[in-house]
Amino acid sequence: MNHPVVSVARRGDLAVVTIDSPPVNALSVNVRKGLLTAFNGLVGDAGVAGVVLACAGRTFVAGSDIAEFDSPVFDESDLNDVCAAIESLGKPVVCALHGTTLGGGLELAMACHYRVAAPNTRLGLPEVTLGLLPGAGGTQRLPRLIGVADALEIILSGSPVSADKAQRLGLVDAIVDGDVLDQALHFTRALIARQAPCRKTSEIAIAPDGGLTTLFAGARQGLAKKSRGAFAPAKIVDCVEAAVNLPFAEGLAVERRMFVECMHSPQSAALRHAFFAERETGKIPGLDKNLALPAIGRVGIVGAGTMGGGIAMNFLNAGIPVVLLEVAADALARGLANIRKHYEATASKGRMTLEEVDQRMALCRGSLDYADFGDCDLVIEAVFENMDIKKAVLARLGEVCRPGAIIATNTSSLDVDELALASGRPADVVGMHFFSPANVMRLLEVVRGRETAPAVLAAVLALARKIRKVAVVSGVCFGFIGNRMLEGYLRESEFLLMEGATPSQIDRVLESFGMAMGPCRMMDMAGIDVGAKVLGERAKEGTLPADPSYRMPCRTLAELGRHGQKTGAGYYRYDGRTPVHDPEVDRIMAELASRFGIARRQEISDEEIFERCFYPLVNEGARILEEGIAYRAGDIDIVWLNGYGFPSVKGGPMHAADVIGLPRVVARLGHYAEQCKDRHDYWRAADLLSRLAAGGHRFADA
Ligand code: T1G
Repeated sequence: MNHPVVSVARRGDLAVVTIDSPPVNALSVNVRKGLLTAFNGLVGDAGVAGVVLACAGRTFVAGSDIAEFDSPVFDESDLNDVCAAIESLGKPVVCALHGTTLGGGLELAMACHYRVAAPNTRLGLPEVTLGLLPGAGGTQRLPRLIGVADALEIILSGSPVSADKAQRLGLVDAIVDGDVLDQALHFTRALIARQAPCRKTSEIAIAPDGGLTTLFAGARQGLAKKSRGAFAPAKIVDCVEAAVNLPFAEGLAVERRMFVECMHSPQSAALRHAFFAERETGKIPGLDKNLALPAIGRVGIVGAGTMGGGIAMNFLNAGIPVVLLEVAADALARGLANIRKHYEATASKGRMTLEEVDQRMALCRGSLDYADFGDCDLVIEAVFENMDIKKAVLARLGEVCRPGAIIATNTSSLDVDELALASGRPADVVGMHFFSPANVMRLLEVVRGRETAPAVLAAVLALARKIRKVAVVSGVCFGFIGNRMLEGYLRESEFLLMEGATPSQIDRVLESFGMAMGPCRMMDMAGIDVGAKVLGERAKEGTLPADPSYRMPCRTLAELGRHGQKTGAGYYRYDGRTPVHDPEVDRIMAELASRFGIARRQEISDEEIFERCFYPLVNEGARILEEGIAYRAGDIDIVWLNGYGFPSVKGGPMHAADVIGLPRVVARLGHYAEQCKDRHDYWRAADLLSRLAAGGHRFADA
């Protein structure tokens, strides 16, 4: 039998209203209805002198039910009505907080008259991260409780605060050890004993302060610089300003109107898509959720270079001991010194103590001997991106790693199945493609080999969560998900350069779309030589298109020693780290165009630049889906949002294509096939894309 999501129990002359709606007590319509019934039932109950509102499970309410926003039930039993019923009860209502009290959960708590919290409680209003704003009085009650400036900061940042800070701000009345419900009951009895008032947050006056005009102006200027076109933050400032200038009820009406505007915005739809897509990535079809997973208590890493060192830091940060192996003592010393240098730099910014630096370094043991991997549960190779070198390393690991240990390769493009076979124990092998800088980038592509054992895959996914990575499972193909899609994006950006566009025009177009960095700046930062080496490897394997002009800008600049920022020149010339247009690049591109018979144009529109870079990326994503390399379109979105600087307010390339409309994508692919006289099949629409477009479907429906 279904248990009630809201129940009322009596504890003497007190009532306890308990929400029990796993996993996070989200305020679904049933919870809201249950709360309304509970509090309306308590109004006339003379036997009840006070009320405690609490939650069962691991956390107090973590917010409204995000899944309901696009459903008709969203307006039923409005959360504002629940808050009003609580606030106007006429007897003390105390909220017992624990876990992550977020969004609508904090708004519910602020409608209570008092709040007590367990020590590890975190409280926040993260709505802005979903392209929303607090829609149940948060922008009106928080300023009344803690002051305008602190409220504005908390709502605009979307970041939670600790119970300690909440108490200092006046958001929490007491931090209580032991059972938070018992302590809340005790707190309520003390309130009644001293005839404490029912402190209605909505009736707290906001002290007039001439500085507020400056505060709001400063907040708006700050948003103009850093909100990167986000819709909700400016509305948040307007709502908090309404809390200052209007009576509560009118301010609430302003908030409601602006909340609905945000909720209907494409940005919020994109951000809510990404929220759920990120949580879907860990759900692997056919993988038994109750699989017994091998514990990973010690990790070995082969290679103490930039990648190996960055990878090591992920585990050290999670308190997992690391054995870091190099082939030569000086390389090992350099690698260990680099890790320490990173931590000391963090400590110099006050983000960790020198004692913590030593603690982390103590977890990292250097080694020159593969035998030291004998007690590791996972060993990751991060050696030079060359098949022969990696095969030799995998073979050694296959010999030295204990039975049951997992062997992972950090390759960014090589065939994981071939590497797995080289180990002699392919069921133990998986790809773990970290993105540079490996200790910073959240994305981890987990490459499932043909023979990778399910328990190995599940263990690596669980480990990814532990080291705070967003893991997306990819099948085996060139470039897995992200880099494979990047190829078409870079191919077209380079053709456009040969046809007469400039690096700054191309980058401006993609950066105004929202990419953190356009393709030319990105290649200059990543290293043009790195890209050229991969192209060289593919040329040797014969896997490049039979098109002599394919990616020639990248290969030519690399040959000329123009590797990007690190050599002071690439697609741009660098004045320090500032990219400057370099006419020499225009000359190089014109020369390549002449060599390959590519027509130059004076004018290339921004729209053409955007479409020729973006649509091939989407088209390749469709192929990745239809080949089963990625399980879901949302997985592909998460790769691009977390590994390639795709704008979060666009939700990822596949979501963005759904918003544009797949029929239009297919039509434009056909247009460029005509315009570019597509002799190498670059513009052929993927079958899945054509099918979805023809059927009026979206990638989200695939
Ligand atoms: N609504 C619906 N489902 C939610 C949810 C929510 N608010 N929060 C979590 N889930 C699901 C999630 O999809 C997953 O489902 C499971 O719970 C565990 O989540 C009116 C409008 C609370 C810190 O933005 O930040 O209130 O995959 O894997 O890592 O003003 O969940 O198991 O099926 O993330 O321990 C504001 C969002 C909403 C908080 C826990 N609140 N949630 O993290 O578990 S808008 C938020 C989180 C709002 C009001 C406004 C995290 C967490 P499944 P999880 P976790």
